[in-house]
Amino acid sequence: MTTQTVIDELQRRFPNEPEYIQAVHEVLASIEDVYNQHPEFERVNLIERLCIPDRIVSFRVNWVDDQGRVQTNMGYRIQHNNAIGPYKGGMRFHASVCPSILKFLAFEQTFKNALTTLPMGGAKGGSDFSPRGKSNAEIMRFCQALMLELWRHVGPDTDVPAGDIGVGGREVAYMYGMYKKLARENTGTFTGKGVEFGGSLIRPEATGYGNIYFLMNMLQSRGITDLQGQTVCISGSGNVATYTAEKVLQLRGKVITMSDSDGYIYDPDGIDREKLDYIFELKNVYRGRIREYAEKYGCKYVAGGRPWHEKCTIALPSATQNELNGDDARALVANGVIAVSEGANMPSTPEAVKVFQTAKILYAPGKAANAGGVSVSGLEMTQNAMHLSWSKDEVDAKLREIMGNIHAQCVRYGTQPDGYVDYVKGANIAAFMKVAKAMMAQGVL
Ligand code: NDP
Ligand code: 2IT
Repeated sequence: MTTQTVIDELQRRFPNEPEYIQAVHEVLASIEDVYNQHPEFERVNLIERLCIPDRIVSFRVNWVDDQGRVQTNMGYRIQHNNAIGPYKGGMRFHASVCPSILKFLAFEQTFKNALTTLPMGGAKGGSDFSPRGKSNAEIMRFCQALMLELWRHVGPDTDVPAGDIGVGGREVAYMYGMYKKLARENTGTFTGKGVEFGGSLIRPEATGYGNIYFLMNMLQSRGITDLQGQTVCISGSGNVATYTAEKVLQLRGKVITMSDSDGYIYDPDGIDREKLDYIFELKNVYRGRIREYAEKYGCKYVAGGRPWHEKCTIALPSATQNELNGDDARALVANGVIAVSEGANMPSTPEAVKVFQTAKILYAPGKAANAGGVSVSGLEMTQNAMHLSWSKDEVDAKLREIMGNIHAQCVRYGTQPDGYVDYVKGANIAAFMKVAKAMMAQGVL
């Protein structure tokens, strides 16, 4: 196979799906050589079978807003691949949700989940419903309405959803509650649940903490063992961004930026524990905007901007796809960045990735660096299946071990002749080989 031929064909069949094509292109470019060393893969057209989702479910969701009007949204679940375990991946509620974005996420999830060492296939779902400005009652009614359709497609051993953008503990609880009522069972089926009803400790923290554990593995290879003296730019101010900041603070690093879709704040004194607590409250209780931080603490706020032109040594994009472009990457490199580790999924454009790798800085793609979230989801599934719960320390220790293992896989498959570790290549080859072997063993399905 040649990457370009497969991409051309996918583009012809799925026009208007740029994010999906972008994600597939990146993986194919890194695995092409390895794939071509296995003629048995090509004989069963493994590549197309791996790129095209097993199944896409799409449906209409009707719900009633606080004014009594009936609203209509789209709901989706994309079950990409279940060769190594049940379909697994988050639900995203955002106005931009469409088949292209969910297909890219479900594709990436398949590879990410393969890296976790746990038996999980890849999926993603969501809705173009925007939670912004909605009341709690509206959120509940929407989640319940969505589950009226989704419940029949998911289950503890078939497909296990969780959170993503716009879907946190509150939304998972509403969806799971409705699921239980319809399915008449209590076996888990969602992860990211509250700890009172089967959720795992550390799941809310897991993506952010896991990203920093991965980052520390990378930095250790350059002789750096804590974050003292490091200046950190984080984007986003949601689940991933806030727990990333918390772990950076624990390791004595200085966080100088956070953002939301309206703009970013720059606090040269650093976001300390007290200020971070304010952000948690602002975002989770008041559902406010990051601009309010600048008003409270009197620091710079840049409306409509992204934080990548501020001088930092570590950058942790933790908001959304394609939020860091070639110009941003050049600014980061010019300002002396040493490491970029992705909390979000596909936040760096292909041009940005090229800039980082050409400059030979430490660069970790999301499917490796943010796999901590789904890993602890996997641990939540195990605890549910065993009808018990593990302590915070037990889960955290397992998370550290998994992130170390993912790092080791990247180093094994991604180390270049000059010693530079291409984490993109490493992650893609390690994950591909695992899924490919599972698919080969199970025959043409
Ligand atoms: P949240 O909804 O909690 O937070 C998302 C943050 O990103 C918010 O600050 C939001 O701002 C900002 N954001 C969202 N869309 C855009 C946009 N189009 N432009 C600029 N900013 C935007 O989501 P998470 O923290 O859970 O997710 C963040 C990223 O991490 C996503 O890429 C997600 O796929 C990825 N991820 C999440 C995992 C998880 O366990 N939750 C696991 C692995 C990856 P605003 O409030 O203005 O919308
Ligand atoms: O992108 C991701 O890995 C997630 N949103 C978490 C998925 C999960 O099933 O925990």
